[in-house]
Amino acid sequence: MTATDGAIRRDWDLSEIVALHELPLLELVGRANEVHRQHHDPNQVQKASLLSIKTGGCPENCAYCPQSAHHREVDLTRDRLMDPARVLALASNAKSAGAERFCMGAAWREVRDGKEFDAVLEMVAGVRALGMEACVTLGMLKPHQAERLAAAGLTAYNHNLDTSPEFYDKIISTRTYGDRLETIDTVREAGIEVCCGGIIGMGETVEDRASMLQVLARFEPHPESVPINALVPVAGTPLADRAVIDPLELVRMVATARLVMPASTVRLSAGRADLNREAQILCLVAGANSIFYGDTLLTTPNADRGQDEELLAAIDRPDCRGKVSTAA
Ligand code: SAM
Ligand code: DTB
Ligand code: SF4
Repeated sequence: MTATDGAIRRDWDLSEIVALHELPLLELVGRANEVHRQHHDPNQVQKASLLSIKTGGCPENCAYCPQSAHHREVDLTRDRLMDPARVLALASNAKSAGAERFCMGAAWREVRDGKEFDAVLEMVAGVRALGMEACVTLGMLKPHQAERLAAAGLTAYNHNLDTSPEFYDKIISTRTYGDRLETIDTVREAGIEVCCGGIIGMGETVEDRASMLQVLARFEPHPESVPINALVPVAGTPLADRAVIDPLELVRMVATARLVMPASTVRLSAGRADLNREAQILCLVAGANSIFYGDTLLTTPNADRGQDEELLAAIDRPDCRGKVSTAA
């Protein structure tokens, strides 16, 4: 049986990861929780806030994404890059509401030098000046751009692998897995933390999920942050008719990510709005230690802030027992 002693390893076999993923659920969650507790405070859940700073009209054709210009039937209002002052006002509100990290997403294929990138640098510096961690996801990046982001104080860059190398071309054809890996390398070279994860529920197999985790676990060092998203099927995208996954699939994926990358922050990301309170707590027991906090993700609804406050209070405070409304 595969060892799960909490050691940091980069040499996981695919079969080992699949075997972990397929353990009896209680065994899997128990092991993941044990490893989680070796590396993290089990009572800490980081709250990150998300903002779409430039929405829609993206030239890439990611099948899951409502922001792709290829999916013309999606009901989405495009928006040009937001003004830094407005972004910083929203970051400040998020901080007051308890968020420790502010993540800004732009529907770009890649970063281009010029006024818009300068504005993003101003946003990054401003978020850092508020005393928050700053993360951006802007698409592909060149080394000199990564260096400018690092100089502006960027904490982390989000660039997801999304799925396995084997399944990738069923989901995206306008860029390659290699392009993704190259950008992640560029981010790492500039000394910025890597936030890299993926999506489940797009029609991939358990082997695909394990294969993506294997690629992530081969990074040296492991990504500091690993977002695990469940597909949010959006009308007008090619994946609109995919059924929402069973919450226990998400629990298994979170637990397996925790076991193969013991020290990383595992973020319970998109799809949380479809989980009830207990399923979310099971994900936290299984090793998730961050949530996106706020009423919207980038363009789709998130679990709402009131319910999240109740959820976090219920975890923290015994006096909240019995006073919590159940989400979803
Ligand atoms: N354009 C940049 C990029 O692709 O890296 C940044 C923005 S993109 C929206 C960030 C991530 O959101 C994607 O990599 C994907 O993992 C996630 N995402 C987008 N649409 C989603 C959906 N419908 N359900 C779940 N995750 C989604
Ligand atoms: C990540 O992995 N998930 C977040 C964040 N990184 C940028 C984005 C989720 C987006 C879900 C679809 C939407 O709201 O547009
Ligand atoms: Fe564009 Fe990113 Fe959406 Fe793909 S996931 S279409 S790159 S915004």
